[in-house]
Amino acid sequence: MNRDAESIKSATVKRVKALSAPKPLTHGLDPDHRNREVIDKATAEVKELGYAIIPGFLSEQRLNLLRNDLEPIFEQSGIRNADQGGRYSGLQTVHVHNLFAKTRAVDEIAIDPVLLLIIEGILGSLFQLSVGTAMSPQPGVDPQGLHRDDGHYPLARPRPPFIANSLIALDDFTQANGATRIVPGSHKRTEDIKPNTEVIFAEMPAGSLLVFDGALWHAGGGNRTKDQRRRSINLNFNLSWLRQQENQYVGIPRTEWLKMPERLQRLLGFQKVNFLYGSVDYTDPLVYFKQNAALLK
Ligand SMILES: O=C(O)CCC(=O)C(=O)O
Repeated sequence: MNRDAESIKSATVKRVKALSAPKPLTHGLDPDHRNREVIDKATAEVKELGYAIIPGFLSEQRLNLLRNDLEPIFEQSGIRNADQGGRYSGLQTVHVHNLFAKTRAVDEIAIDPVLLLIIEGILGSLFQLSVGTAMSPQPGVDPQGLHRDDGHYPLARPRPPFIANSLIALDDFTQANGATRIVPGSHKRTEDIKPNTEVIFAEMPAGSLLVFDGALWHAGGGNRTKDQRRRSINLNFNLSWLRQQENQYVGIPRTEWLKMPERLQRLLGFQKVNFLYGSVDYTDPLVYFKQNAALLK
């Protein structure tokens, strides 16, 4: 081997060694005793029932700020006529996708320690955000059909959780305004459920967090009120070695990526997992991205 080849090889060996085991996304989060109890209880409920409701997840102040900051986002949501039958028919809400390209108001919520530690309790330490959405079923929208969120991964059941989903309520969720309909315990079922299966309504005060296993049968309810929106932020997480639902590397402009806290950048996909998955040229993707962003300035 000539000197050039040797130095290329030793640089490569150095980079491979630098791919040490990643720290979990939750590294350094240290909830107090009360929050630890909340996290453990919610995780146990999701495992047993498929879902958990955590009231008071948002303080009054945070709730009001979010409502205010997200108003321009909710103005982008709409209603479509989905009369092709099947799972979604009648009037349905158009969700606002690619949320982290459109606002920085949700950044701190998405990396809230209680939320992340519950998600870790469900999925284990290797997870990422699959898709971030703002939802606002308007008065008059019809109920969704019951479905599971993890149905797009075509692997046999039973299987470990692939997805953990969450809805953060910005309005009270009531049966009348379209609270999420849930079939408790259905995340453990291997077969499809019948459309008329009995449901419960995830009624909860504004500021609550609903978290559920992606295998749970559920659906948005119909909004039968005349004048009440049912706004929520929907943060859907999956295992970090699976494909994300939304392609955030393409969807989020470089300038927006660079404004985010590092934990959020990693949560949204700049992660290297299982040695080389997600890496670029043997380099941690976030290190690579920042080096290249600096070169482009
Ligand atoms: O809005 C909800 O309560 C649930 C929404 C949902 O399940 C969906 O849009 O797939």
